[in-house]
Amino acid sequence: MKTSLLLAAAATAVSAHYTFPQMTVNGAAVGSAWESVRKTVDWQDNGPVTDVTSQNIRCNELAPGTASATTLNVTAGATVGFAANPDVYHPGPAQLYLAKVPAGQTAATWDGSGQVWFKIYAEQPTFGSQLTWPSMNAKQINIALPTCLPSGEYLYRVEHIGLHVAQSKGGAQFYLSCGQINIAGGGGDASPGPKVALPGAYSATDPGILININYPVPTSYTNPGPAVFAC
Ligand SMILES: *[C@@H]1O[C@H](CO)[C@@H](O)[C@H](O)[C@H]1NC(C)=O
Ligand SMILES: [Cu+2]
Repeated sequence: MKTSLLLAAAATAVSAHYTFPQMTVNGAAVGSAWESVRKTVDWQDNGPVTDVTSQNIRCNELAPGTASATTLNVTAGATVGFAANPDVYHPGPAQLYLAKVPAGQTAATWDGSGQVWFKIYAEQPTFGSQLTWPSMNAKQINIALPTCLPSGEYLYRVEHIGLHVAQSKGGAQFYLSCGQINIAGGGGDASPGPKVALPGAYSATDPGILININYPVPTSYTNPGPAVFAC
């Protein structure tokens, strides 16, 4: 009796968390879990990253440098993103970042270090008696890739920030992973930015990270990280 209660409690805790193990193109999941997405530390327990200054805030990789994921071919303008497993559960913003793989490196092996990450999507809530986020209960986080991006290989990072207990420092929960993509048919001439490093872009006291979303209910929300790049 006692054991089954404990198991039920543990199952509930796990189901409240989620990962982004699979890429999507135009609304359909592609391949299998962790095929084009680097396997994360939390691939089994779905647990969040809570230290925004740790190396894990970049891609939360289980085995950095092992090049076990394959790179997915996509076209500029296609809607590309990530499938959640299970669905997004907590209130908070989804954000998407890209980093172009430098010459001489590949998406399969590059570590994503340096001031290289730019943001292409950041969710705002609607405001009312509570904050309502577009990603609540979402099965996918995706966006049409900006058509002006230079063609080539990129790391593509999804992040969903659970803000349900973010009123204390270290309480915000970052669910994230990095996919590997090769964009064809890009505009070629854009220099997307502003660019940030991860870790580096976030501080535990950023107003979008250390925030009480329950009381008093905020009337504005400042997404952490850089401004969103648009063509
Ligand atoms: C992806 O596209 C490149 C050419 O840009 C091609 O060489 C490669 O075989 C493609 N990969 C897959 C898995 O289709
Ligand atoms: Cu959770």
